[in-house]
Amino acid sequence: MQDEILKFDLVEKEEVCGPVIKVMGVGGCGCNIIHDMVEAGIAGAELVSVNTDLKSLNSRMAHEKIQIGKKLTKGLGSGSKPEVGEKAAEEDREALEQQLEGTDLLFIAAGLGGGTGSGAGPVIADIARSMNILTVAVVITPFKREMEKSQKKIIVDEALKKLTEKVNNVIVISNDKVIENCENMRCSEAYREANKVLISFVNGLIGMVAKIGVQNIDFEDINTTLRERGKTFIGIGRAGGTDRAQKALASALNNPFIGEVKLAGAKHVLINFIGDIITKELSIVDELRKLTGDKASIKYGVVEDLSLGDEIEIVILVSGITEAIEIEVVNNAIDRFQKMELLAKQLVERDYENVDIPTFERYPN
Ligand SMILES: Nc1nc2c(ncn2[C@@H]2O[C@H](COP(=O)(O)OP(=O)(O)OP(=O)(O)O)[C@@H](O)[C@H]2O)c(=O)[nH]1
Ligand SMILES: [Mg+2]
Repeated sequence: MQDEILKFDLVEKEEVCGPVIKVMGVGGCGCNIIHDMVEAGIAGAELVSVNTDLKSLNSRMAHEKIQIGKKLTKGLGSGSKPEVGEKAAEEDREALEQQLEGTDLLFIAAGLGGGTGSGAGPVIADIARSMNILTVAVVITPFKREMEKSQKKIIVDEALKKLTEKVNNVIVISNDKVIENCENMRCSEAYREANKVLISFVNGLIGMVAKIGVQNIDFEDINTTLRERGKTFIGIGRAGGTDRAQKALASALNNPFIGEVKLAGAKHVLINFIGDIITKELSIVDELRKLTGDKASIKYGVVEDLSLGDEIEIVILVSGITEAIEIEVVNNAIDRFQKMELLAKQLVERDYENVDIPTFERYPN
């Protein structure tokens, strides 16, 4: 098996110290995501592609590649049959186990609705669980149009159910909103837009664990947060200029791809501040506490990154949320702005009644 893995044209990965993070892309969509991550120069994680389809494996970049189900599928894919994807992963269970050896945090990335991602994904989740690896599944659901009058909906539902049983967290991103909002985009471009959303979430989490900061969020914090029961939310916001910390927080909480998030009662909150951070900007942690209530444990990290210039980036991970969150890709700038305003208003009304000059009231109209 090792020889076969080495035959592929592999991209050099960066040496990292600290927790071992892997992103395993499974099936065609998973391999595309890994390829896009390599191309984007994502650092701090090992990027591994897994597929039954040899052509897809060969044509995409990755740090490591594993062809599964060679005997069963002859390298031709699983023909949209999850049972074939499942057997293919079982055929190479040992190679997958070896690849996951020593991993602390695993992301399983896949598009659901085909055979490999939907069938092999849950097997990989099962292996990770048996090895007690902290695992997050980040999955893309197909366009509704694709699911109509086809088996895809059943495949997607079953795969989601299996994954949810086995991993610590599942983040679902829907392809559908892309086509709603970018009707004139080429299909491959629309796919990439959804991939970008997924990658930004994964990258935000990798950054929390892997970037050495002035003040660190450590792996145990992530471990506790991601192992918490209930829903998890990841948000990323960037802003510059006046009140940039508040603006970045508002955009992280009100990500156009996610919609409104209610944090009241959440159990754990981790926030990473990235940029040339000024001490007083950290006070937005107190603002956040007003949203979550007193019971949440809130921890923050600071990573000095002067390359962001005037901008600041905030990555926020919240867990123990009881309310359902659906992540959808909305690629519409007007909508984005309106939602941002909506959240700002909501914050003012709910949480700033007794504060003299509410920060969000200083937002330009
Ligand atoms: N966003 C996005 N979605 C994709 C991409 N590729 C495929 N998809 C979606 O993911 C679903 C599953 O497709 P694949 O990942 O190609 O399927 P597979 O897991 O390789 O399954 P088989 O080819 O049947 O073995 C499709 O129905 C698409 O909706 C991609 O690069 N980006
Ligand atoms: Mg495929």
